[in-house]
Amino acid sequence: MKTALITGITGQDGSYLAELLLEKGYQVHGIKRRASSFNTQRIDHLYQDLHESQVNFTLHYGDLTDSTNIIRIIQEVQPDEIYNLGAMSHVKVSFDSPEYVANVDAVGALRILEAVRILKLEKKTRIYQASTSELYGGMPENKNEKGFYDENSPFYPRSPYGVAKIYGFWITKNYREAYKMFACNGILFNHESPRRGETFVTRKITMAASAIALGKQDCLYLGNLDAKRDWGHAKDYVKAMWLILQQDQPEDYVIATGKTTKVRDFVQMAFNHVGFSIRWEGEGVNEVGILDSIDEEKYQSATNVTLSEVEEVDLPQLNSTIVRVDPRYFRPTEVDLLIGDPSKSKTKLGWKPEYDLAGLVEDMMVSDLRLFKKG
Ligand code: NDP
Ligand code: GDR
Repeated sequence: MKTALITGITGQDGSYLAELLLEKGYQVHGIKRRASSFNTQRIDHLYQDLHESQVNFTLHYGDLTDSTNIIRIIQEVQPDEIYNLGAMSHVKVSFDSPEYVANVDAVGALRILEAVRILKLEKKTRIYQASTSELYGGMPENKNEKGFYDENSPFYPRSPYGVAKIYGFWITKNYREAYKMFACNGILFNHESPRRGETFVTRKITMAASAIALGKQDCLYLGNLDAKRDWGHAKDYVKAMWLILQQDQPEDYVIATGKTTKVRDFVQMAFNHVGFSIRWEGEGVNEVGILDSIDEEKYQSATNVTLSEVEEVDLPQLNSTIVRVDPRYFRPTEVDLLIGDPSKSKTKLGWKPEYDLAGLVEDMMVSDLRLFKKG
């Protein structure tokens, strides 16, 4: 039985990866931070009764800013695989706490690599580093000849988060070359799910579209509607993380869908799920999304709100504004467009995503509608 250690296990990816590894028969250990309130909602279903003889899921208190505890946990667990997913992962927030982000996202990666070296586990322990498409910064001139970012495209990070993650990328590569460690970067493009943090744009949109459809919110406020992202499903992307560590040679891989979509179009797709059609008017900060029509059949089948109940739901009126731009959500420097080339991961890893964007939106909308119906 293999043993894996996951940092960031309480996050979106950590929770799906833990499920995947448990299914594969791994002993799974995770590092969680001490918080003043519970932060384990995404993994609570994985807990077993500690008194049962076979406990294959263990959590340790720890923090990527504390090397003493990283070394102690790795020594105790003796992992075959470490997945370093822990990070302050919000790009906009990284402008507000750049030094902290450097400590966690950059030096945190170093602490993991050094701990493995100090404990002389270089031959035993394989390391996955959660690198990101934010490294590319969306610079148009750096795309390959096919118009995508791939493993050879130059980096140009555009946020303290991206800059910290570029250190994580290079230190991982350096330890692989310097100490012959099996240390790999997955350069993952945006991936979302019903477990996505509520302030990332996709989840913010699916939650608001659900709440508005059920009469529990009036308007959705967003920043840059023109930003384009290559969005996949987190469930597919954690499979790629595992595959990267199962190869004969340690290498870096781009994980992406190869398609890109505007934030504005994601908004339209989410509202379409409940039968709402949006008309866009105005420009820049004055742009608004107006409720143009409602497909009643679609609305009912998505929300389970019957025609007789519609009266009770405080639905927005036709022609009312349900999306507005709030410049508070703009970033000092923006990544305008990301699109990844997954050719290498498809051929070498045999990785193939199951979800397309429509499937992702549907999964998130079904889950958020259920959440708001439960209240
Ligand atoms: P989340 O924000 O959902 O999860 C981040 C995790 O890191 C949480 O478990 C969080 O703990 C933990 N964490 C934060 N700070 C620390 C710290 N100081 N010490 C230890 N743990 C810490 O991110 P995702 O699951 O979406 O992403 C996983 C990783 O992949 C991150 O490194 C992210 O930067 C990277 N990535 C994500 C992409 C995406 O589209 N999702 C794309 C490319 C890369 P807590 O719950 O206590 O806050
Ligand atoms: P991103 O994801 O910055 O790509 O980083 P996010 O969902 O935050 O933003 C995507 C794009 O949407 C625009 N946007 C908004 N973003 C947020 N959060 N809130 C808004 O109201 C809003 N309106 C428009 C943003 O400007 C941006 O262009 C994510 C994180 O998971 C990183 O950790 C990861 O490394 C990258 O994806 C790949």
